[in-house]
Amino acid sequence: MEQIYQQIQELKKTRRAVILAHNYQTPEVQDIADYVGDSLDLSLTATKTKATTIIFCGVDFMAESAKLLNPKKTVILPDATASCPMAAMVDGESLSALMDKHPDADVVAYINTTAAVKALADICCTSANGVQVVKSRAAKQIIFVPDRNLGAYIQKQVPEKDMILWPGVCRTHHDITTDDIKTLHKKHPAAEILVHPECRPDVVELAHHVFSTNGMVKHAKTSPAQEFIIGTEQGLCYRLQKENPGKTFYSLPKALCENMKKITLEKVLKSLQTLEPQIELPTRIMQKARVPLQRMMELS
Ligand code: CIZ
Ligand code: SF4
Repeated sequence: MEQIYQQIQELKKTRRAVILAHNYQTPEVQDIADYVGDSLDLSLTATKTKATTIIFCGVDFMAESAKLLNPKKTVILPDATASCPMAAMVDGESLSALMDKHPDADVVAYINTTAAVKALADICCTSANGVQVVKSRAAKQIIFVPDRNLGAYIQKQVPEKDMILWPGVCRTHHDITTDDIKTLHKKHPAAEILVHPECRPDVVELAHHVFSTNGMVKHAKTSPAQEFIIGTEQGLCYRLQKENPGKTFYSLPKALCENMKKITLEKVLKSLQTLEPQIELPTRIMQKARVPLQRMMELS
């Protein structure tokens, strides 16, 4: 492990590469990264870096977003099969059909979408800024894709909008039940319950706070609570524990995203050696899909 770590550090310099890792990555990958964050944070970092190559440790839509914002840079996803099943729940054709039915609606695409879907959207959002993004639109009607749980959460915060929700979910979050949370809370009654808005509405209802992963990171630092139940993909608990050594974080073992765990140190090293597999997107899609992402960034 020490040797591969050294090799990555050295090659990173010769390649003028930066390693970005999502909060759900494995501990080893988080430890080798230059930046660890959520998709909004990492997209912002990707636009600011002077590196010529971005090694994106996450899933496809995140690396694609980095490419859309940095078309001249080499963007590498160390495992080309690391894909978000929720992003695959909506395609351009079916979204277009829904848009035809609601010609006055604005389309807000969660960043967890393919570039082809982003190309049809008015603006993108992440779980960190969804409420702000929906509020910012002039249209009353909003088509929101693909996460219906996040959409329902936003609708509750922004009752003045009329949101049409796509029926997609993230299984990693949707499969967390109120029983899972209650069982853990019985064992640790002093723990604060933090959940992600991709969780189902009854789980969101039960929580003390609802946050994106970076929101949880910020909150854990300042909260007087010493223990926390973390209702999101378990990888985040490694970062939380590392940054708050005196506090305790309880994860849900079933909240695991297999795609996020496909990136390994070996694959990171290999991608630095070969500069493969690169993200490549058709120019026409790139030009269109960049616009809603940039609109979101301007709001941030
Ligand atoms: O926006 C992201 O990075 C995701 C997928 C989760 C979160 O809330 O940070
Ligand atoms: Fe997609 Fe859910 Fe995995 Fe995130 S945790 S990449 S939304 S399947």
